[in-house]
Amino acid sequence: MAQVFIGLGSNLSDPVRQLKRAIEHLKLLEKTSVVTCSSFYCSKPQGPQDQPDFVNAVCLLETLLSPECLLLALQEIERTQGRIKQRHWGERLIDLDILLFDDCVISLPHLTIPHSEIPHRDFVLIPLSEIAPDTVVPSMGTVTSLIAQLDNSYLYSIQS
Ligand code: ROI
Repeated sequence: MAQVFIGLGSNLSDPVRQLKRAIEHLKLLEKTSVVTCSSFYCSKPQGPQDQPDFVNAVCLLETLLSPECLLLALQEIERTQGRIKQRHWGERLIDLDILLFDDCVISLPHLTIPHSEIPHRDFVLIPLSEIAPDTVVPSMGTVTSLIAQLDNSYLYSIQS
């Protein structure tokens, strides 16, 4: 079983509801179980500021799926929920990112693991540290050291 961390984000159509729906969809994935999920966090947008604030969370999955199959399954969940992606770094109904897949390092045109934005996103690192404080991000360092080096802060409150 691979241990996989997924980042969840939404800033449209009742973001808390969108995250809860996405977690229900994750629970239905074949050969996969949802081990735990962080609290929901509110954050200011990274990117254009003329969009609603986000709700973010991180879930830990265990899966027998390959990274590629899991990516396709996550894209299918995004489609099912009605992904709206109009502009680069713009608003979205639901975004599901593979953050870490065991200690794999993958660099493909459509799939980069670890997710390259991890060191710049407190809305990923703080929920990740809530559920797995001892995590090491391959080639980037420990979650604790990455939090200490954050260059920006987007988070402003915990939602649930
Ligand atoms: N900003 C925040 N705060 N949370 C996100 O999940 C998020 N996702 C994105 C962009 C648009 C880059 N900004 C974000 O994809």
